[in-house]
Amino acid sequence: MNRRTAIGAIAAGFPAILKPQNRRPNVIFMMTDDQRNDAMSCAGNKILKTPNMDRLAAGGVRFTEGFVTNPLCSPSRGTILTGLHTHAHGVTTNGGRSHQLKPGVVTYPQMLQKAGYYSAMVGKWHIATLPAGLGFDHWCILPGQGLYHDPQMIANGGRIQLRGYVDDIIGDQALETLRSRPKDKPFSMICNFKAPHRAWEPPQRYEKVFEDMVIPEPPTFHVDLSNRPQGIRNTDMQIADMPDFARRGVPPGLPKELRKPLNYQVFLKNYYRVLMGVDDNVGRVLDYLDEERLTENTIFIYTGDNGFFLGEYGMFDKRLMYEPSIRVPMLARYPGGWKGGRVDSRNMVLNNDVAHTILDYCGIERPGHMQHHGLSWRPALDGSSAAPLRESWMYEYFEYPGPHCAPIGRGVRTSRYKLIHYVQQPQAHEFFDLEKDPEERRSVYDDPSYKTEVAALTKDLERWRDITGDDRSQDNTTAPPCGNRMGQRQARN
Ligand SMILES: [Ca+2]
Repeated sequence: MNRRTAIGAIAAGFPAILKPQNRRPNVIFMMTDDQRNDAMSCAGNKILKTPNMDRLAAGGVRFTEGFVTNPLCSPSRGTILTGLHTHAHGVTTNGGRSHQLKPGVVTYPQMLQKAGYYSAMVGKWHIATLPAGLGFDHWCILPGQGLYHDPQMIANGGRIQLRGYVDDIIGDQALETLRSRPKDKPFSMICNFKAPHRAWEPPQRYEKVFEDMVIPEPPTFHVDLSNRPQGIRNTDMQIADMPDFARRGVPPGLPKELRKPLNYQVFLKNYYRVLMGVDDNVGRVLDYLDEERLTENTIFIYTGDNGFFLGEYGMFDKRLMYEPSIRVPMLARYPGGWKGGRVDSRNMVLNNDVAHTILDYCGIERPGHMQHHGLSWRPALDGSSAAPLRESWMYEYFEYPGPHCAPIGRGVRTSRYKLIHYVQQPQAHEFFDLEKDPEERRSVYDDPSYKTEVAALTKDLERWRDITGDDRSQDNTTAPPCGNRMGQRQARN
């Protein structure tokens, strides 16, 4: 058979046997709510055990320098879908008009679907724009934040009632989606868990774990915010003042110095318990991939939608540009595509990059509007470049006035330095040397010995705002009073 005949035979329908590296990869993107970067045993957590996240890390690359560019739930979710900064895709807050994607914004599942992928979404969605029309052949999401027990879900537009614990149900939905998918196409599935978001209600099987343990407090637990800008001093994020739903079992009426450490113990234990439930369900999906011999050819990215304060400066929640809030887990496994068992501490990687990386590995050209907003991790994953992926990246935050009263801000971070600009009046800046001050105890913005570095990052922040088309309309406006104090608030955020 000559070459021409062989090609004709394949075109006529003979099965083409391709090597794995020539097949388009499947893609699973999995995300947990509010899981910060060190809330995994593979990241050094001494209390929480996450054998399945560890298994994923062992088979792939664990980035220690994983960040989100806007540490708030819905904005981060919009960024995952689009590969854009939040001001560009439109979901800048957790509610209201700015809780929707801008009309016409393109998602990476849309691009995969158009390229012939079977595309699905299960779990927590938490954007006002529903998944219909955004690139999914099948979707099954929690309405809003969803309920912990016996939740309803919205499946392809219709409500369904389910029985059980929420993240186990999301695990069920993920497995059912994989089992029932068309087998003649590559697939893309997003699977987002809920439970680590307040009010931290664990599955029954883990309700008693850690019961007799005293969890150590972080070194800055009792450091106050008195040397911080007004916008930070005005935040409403103190563990001592946690709402009742978060401090179950702590007697009411205790003075602050007694209730703060008790609240911390209750909160941390429940936060870790719910993550154990997530880990179980990560394992169920990993098992399925192994059983179906899909592991080798499936890109699997795992992350959180934002970091979380676990007692640093006495705080909980996220939003701010301080390290506990912006750092997230970032695991990437693809045995058919890159070498596993590695820890990458050199490259800063972002939630913005997820869509870029997936599209790159699936052989889909990224449209021009995505430029400057993120990049593909390929040079880091395949080791093709010795240079770091990026020198700096931009933070942004918009939800003020709002829950927790965190100020509107922008910032830029390099591997060593961080500049934060609180853009409303009274404007303020902070600048940290993370090498000398990793806990961000003292801003050196006004320290003359940092004049050159402050000027360089100030210029770089303006550059980022320009090239990504950031809106400056809120700059220098006067911050209104923030009346949405914690005690009056519901568990929305
Ligand atoms: Ca979140």
